[in-house]
Amino acid sequence: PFLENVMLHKQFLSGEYDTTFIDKTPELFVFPKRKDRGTKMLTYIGHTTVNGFEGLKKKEKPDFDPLQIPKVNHLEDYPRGTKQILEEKGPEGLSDWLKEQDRVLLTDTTFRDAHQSLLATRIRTKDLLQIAEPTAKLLPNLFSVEMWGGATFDVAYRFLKEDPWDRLLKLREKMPNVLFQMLLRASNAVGYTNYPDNVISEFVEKSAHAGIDVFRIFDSLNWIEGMIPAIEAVRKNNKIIEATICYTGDILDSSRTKYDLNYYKEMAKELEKIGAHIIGIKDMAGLLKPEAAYRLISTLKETVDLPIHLHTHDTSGNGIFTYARAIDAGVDVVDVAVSAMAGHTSQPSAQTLYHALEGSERQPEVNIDHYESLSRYWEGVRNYYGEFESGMKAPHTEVYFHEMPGGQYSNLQQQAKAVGLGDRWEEVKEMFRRVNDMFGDIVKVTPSSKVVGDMALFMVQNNLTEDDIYERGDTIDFPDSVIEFVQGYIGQPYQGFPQELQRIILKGKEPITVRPGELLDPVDFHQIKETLFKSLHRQITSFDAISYALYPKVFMDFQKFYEKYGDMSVLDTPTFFYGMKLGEEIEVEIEQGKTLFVRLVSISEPRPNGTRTVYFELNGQPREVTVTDES
Ligand code: 3PY
Ligand code: ZN
Repeated sequence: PFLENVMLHKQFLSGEYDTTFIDKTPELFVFPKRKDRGTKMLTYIGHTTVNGFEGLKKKEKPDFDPLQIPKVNHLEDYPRGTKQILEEKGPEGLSDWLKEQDRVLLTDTTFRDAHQSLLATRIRTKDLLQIAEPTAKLLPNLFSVEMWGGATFDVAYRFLKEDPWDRLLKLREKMPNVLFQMLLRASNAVGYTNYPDNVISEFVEKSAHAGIDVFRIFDSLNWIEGMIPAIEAVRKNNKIIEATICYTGDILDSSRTKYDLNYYKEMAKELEKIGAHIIGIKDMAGLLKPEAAYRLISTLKETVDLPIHLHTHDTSGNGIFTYARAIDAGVDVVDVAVSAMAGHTSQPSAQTLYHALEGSERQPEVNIDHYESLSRYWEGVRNYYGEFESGMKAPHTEVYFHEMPGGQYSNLQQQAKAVGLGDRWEEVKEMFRRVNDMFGDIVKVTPSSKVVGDMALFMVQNNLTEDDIYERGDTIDFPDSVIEFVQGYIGQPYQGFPQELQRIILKGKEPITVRPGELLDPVDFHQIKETLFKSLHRQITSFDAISYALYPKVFMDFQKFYEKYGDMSVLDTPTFFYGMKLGEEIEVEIEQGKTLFVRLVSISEPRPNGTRTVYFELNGQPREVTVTDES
């Protein structure tokens, strides 16, 4: 279906995509005989029913309440939104329009950061797609919907077995009126390492074609030079450059002088000079205290003539207070999530902010009842993903000490458990802060935050103190990510690397000081398409090629899954994670207007070779599949 979607997509048909490869290679249109989709699907359901979902504890499918999808009129046109303003006025015009607004505008992150931060990025396309049209029709006054980028790209392939481009194209169709926003890790794109410059420009171009309007571009060390290729690519595609400053430390703490108000002011000026349309402030850990927000935003408003867009995480519980002060200071847009998906490591709640601003002239113009009805949907969906909850139950003010980004906390905790440090988690957090200080107090966000996390785990695991590192570091083999970091492969930190530590870790290796992307050979996309065609025997799209360039193994593993089971993004989420219960019947719409009815009849005992037969009815006809019981 992804392939068909792309081929039927209006931009594809109009030739806006790069189709020269297809034109020159007509053999690509010879497709192998289509396998039976029904059998593949039953094999997946049988396998998941018998063995559970990879990485999840196997259990019987729980009973979930039916989802409450707000009703909207499909025949009615979509109300006009910011997407139309961009189309009419272009990115500069949109930036000017934004400055003219009196009320604060909202970016809704429910489709991206909220579930990245609460549920390990596990929300599936199906659950986004069925609420997409209601969201676009009920909240047409949003500034944007953040729905792509960050971790969503690789998690879609790796864990959810679905194509992130497919998600973007399908959502775009259902939400034609509101700007689509993505998080782009500058030269790290949507990965954890620097890519060659041509990968960045190709990725931005394809993302723009597929539907992204606002690119929030940040560098994990606030190194502007690392942001240039991404910024240039967005400009070339006539989309919105939200050039972003990561907020770290505490401007209210006079003992921490490295990242003071002046640091942020200078960076904003620089970003304005290189052509930003919006200045983003990315408070990825939720460290921006209310009074700091007031001072920061007031100063930036005086410094640059651009709209300011603020992003925070509610980890400490202070999110709404921080936004209220930022709004007093004139911030133009803030990031919120629908209440059922807000709070804690996620963004502050949209509805809470709305009520908090009652009586204020800057209260956002959204329909609160609509927000509530969308929230009821998300309450239901969130239950599907209970296994991925981090377990954080209360505001976590300790974040002001360890400074871990919202999305990293539960991840690092899992990593610690995996290496047997579950009961030393307190030490790991403590060490995270110590490593930050050893590194010279750096900006910590993907991927620099991962380096700090890797080093902290490494030190706790090997019972190493800071003194040990300096005294006998010459004999220690450091984690690869740490070596690459001090070598300069994810960029240059503000005020440079601590030289003594860099020397100890590098052991004679030469560090680089230029942009890593400059040194890397460009990727040959033509070559990738040929290679992929040879192994996959199907038409290779530009989307496939860029995904392969970013994540070769993850992409190929997904192809193997797809060949074996087909497009499982069509299954409802409980079935996708838990399979079926005996006697249960489900409906699966495998394409528009084509629905399969599946009933699980029985499962045989395992044979000596470990296989079981799973008996189904497919559209009333008996069908069986054989699966291996892996228990
Ligand atoms: C990401 O890079 O995915 C982030 O959300 C960083 O905060
Ligand atoms: Zn975030």
